[in-house]
Amino acid sequence: MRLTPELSRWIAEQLARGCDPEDMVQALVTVGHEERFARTALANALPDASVRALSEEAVRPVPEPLEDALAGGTHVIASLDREVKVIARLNKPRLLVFEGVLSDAECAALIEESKPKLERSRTVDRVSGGTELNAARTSEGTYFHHTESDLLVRINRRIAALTRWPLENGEPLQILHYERGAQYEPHFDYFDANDPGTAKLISQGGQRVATLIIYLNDPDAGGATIFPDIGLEIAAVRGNAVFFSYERAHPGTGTLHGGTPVTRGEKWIATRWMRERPYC
Ligand code: PD2
Ligand code: ZN
Repeated sequence: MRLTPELSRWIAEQLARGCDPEDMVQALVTVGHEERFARTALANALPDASVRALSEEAVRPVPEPLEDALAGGTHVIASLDREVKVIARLNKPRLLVFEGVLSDAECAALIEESKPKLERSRTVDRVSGGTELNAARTSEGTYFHHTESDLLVRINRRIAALTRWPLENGEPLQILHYERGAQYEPHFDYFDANDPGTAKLISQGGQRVATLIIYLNDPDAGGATIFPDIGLEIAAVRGNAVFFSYERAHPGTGTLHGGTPVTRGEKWIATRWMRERPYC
């Protein structure tokens, strides 16, 4: 495909009107252009940091647990020592819901081992690249090193087998506890290219490319994981998990997500954020 003068003019006009470049990519795809062509044309038209995030160069490899595992119509992924079922699947964003990632005993053990170490959860400080307390995230939590116990070694190896992503690219497994009323307001897990703190945050391991959230108990009410941009809500069910990946650091991935307030009971999860490169 060729960038015609008419198309160049259209791109320049839309950008001047303040259109979102990602919406423009989608518009170009809708009228028959290839996505790669649309992204390159836009990236060339406005080569600042936010638009660079659109370019093909910015498209990162992401974990693809489905590629070979689900060939032939099976919905089961052999994951080290367990067969994990895929009970829902979406292509945009790339998202899978798994059943039976952890046994009841493993969920209970993770909860018990984390209880003595819980601290109020923090979020990334987008300016300094450090962390801060934030009213948007009202859980408490803790981390486990990859090899902290036999249990952690087994679970981490299983997660790597399930997601087809190297364990060393994973941040430490985080356990989160939400009391009644606690929530995690909608956010993106990747780091925004426009934030001053991002350079520091990606200096170790590069960008985040995927998230796995494993539910360790069943809250009595509330506590679902929501994806507001695609109208999806996933119930927290013990042992199940939601996995989603984002090939670029851009809202156009559709991966805005949050944890709704727990309205009865409590909620426990284990979260793994995955990086492009080795993190540890
Ligand atoms: O607890 C959740 O459902 C949740 C929601 C949004 C967890 C995360 N984000 C996360 O760990 O990134
Ligand atoms: Zn998140």
